[in-house]
Amino acid sequence: MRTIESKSASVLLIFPPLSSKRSLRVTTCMPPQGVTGIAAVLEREGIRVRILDLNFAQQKGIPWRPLLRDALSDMRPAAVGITCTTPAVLNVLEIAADVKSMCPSSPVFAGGPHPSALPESLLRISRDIDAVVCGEGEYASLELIRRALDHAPFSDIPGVASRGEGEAIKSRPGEVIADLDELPFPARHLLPPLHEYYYAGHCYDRLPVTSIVTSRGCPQFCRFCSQAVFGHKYRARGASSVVSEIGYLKKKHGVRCVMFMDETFTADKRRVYDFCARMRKENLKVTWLCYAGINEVDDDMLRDMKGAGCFQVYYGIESGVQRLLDLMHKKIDVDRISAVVARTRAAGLEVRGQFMLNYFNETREDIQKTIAFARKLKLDYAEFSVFFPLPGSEVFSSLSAEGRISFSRPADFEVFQQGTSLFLDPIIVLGKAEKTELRGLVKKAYRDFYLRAGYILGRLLKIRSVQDIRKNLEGMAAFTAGLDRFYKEEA
Ligand code: B12
Ligand code: SF4
Repeated sequence: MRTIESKSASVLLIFPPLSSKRSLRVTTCMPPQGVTGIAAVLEREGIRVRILDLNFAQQKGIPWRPLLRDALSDMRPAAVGITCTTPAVLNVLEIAADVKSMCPSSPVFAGGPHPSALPESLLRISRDIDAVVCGEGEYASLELIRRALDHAPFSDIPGVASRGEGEAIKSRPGEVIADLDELPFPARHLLPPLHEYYYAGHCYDRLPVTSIVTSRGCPQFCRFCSQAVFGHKYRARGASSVVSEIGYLKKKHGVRCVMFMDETFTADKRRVYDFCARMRKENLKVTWLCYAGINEVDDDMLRDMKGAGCFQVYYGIESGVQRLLDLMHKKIDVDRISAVVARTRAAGLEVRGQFMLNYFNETREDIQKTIAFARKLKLDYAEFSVFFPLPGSEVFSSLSAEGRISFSRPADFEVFQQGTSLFLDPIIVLGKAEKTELRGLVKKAYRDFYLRAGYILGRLLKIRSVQDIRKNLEGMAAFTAGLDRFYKEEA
């Protein structure tokens, strides 16, 4: 691979605020993995890179626009890249406009789940964005920057959509990165100190904690899920690379707990066993949690994970109603969910479950059933949210083909400006409950799950350290702040 000639080229990569408001601490603010991964590849090629994590700034209460403007006038970057999820689109548009007004000759490109799903649409919405990457960003960004430095067109870069004579042009799809071990570790040195990010209390068992990604692509085809970036071909880093990144995080940042953000950590059984064996051998004494598939785990695997430092497993359960699980193409059944959750607990692991309300034709009774199911499972933590169709998902494609939903004008994105992901208003009502009822039903779900004497007593009995007390108090404060917010908004 040829290296960049201009060693002094400087690129600014931006992770935007995820909404217009600070989130409650009920959600987490973690280091962005997309821009840090891209930065690491650019640095390897001799390109100078700076990252602005404006989401972090926003969560710290620091106004982000002055930060952005200072960075732009300071750097005059050769190119600017921005991560773009659907909830962040309005902020991305503002950022791109600021870049173009202050540095009109710097090309602006965006990547991430939203442009990967709707590339032409984003280019139509904003004249300030010159090109978007559909899919993985590491090599496409490198090529975009090479072209930017040479003032060459972007139009034929695989996986890139750009603006031609007025119209958006999409090139052929880029290839997925087959061997993830060829990528360097994320350039975390370009971020604020890791310990300044925060994670909700149920996401760690001790501090400092950080997040890490070890695989891409999900082999499942749930109809509501957006797989526009990584697709369905599961690719995973080797166990030795993962363990050495954990070792590095421990040595360099004192990390004692890691959260695997892979969509599923357990898709490749052999890799899980290999990883656990290496964690035991290295004896890093770092604990971890991961998302796992209900159909992927078994008793042996769960025991092995526990022995290798795992303390919590997170399952996407979604519903307690078989009819809805089938409609979602979840390919799991309620009996198996109950059995797997019980086995996970029996292996000594905490269990967290994720649920959604407002799926197609879901009735109020279905919602009650889901809440009751979550309680019956004796989960340690449950998360409930109102379902909304995400660009990149099958549900979104079919609803938009029917003309029932669209993300084609800036106003379409306003619903995401509410400050926290858990209590978003529904974008479209798919179930039988009224739009105005849904927020109340989410609130009820949280209340019914967490405000039970048995649950609270159970949590108190699990307290082993001062940190546990702190975590529980933080969780309670975040939870009541969340509910208070509801009450105020409803008043
Ligand atoms: C971690 C995570 C979060 C964290 C975000 C923290 C953070 N700082 O990153 C938290 C927990 C806060 C979060 C919240 C939410 N999330 Co989230 N989250 C994820 C998750 C699991 C991992 C992200 C990650 O790190 N991936 C690994 C990195 C390497 O991938 P990446 O970021 O996509 O980056 C690659 C490409 O996108 C591209 N790229 C990225 N940035 C850039 C920039 C440039 C310039 C270029 C060229 C390319 C590029 O290149 C990168 C490397 O190949 C993804 C699922 C997934 N597997 O990606 C969902 C995901 C991003 N989340 C999603 C959603 C929907 C949400 C929520 C709305 C969920 C909810 N119902 O509450 C909220 C949003 C909150 C809000 N108000 O905005 C969707 C987004 C779909 C969409 N159309 O936007 C995803 C894709 C899940 C899914 N499959 O549906 N999330
Ligand atoms: S919801 Fe989970 S299991 Fe289903 S496709 Fe998405 S990441 Fe995969």
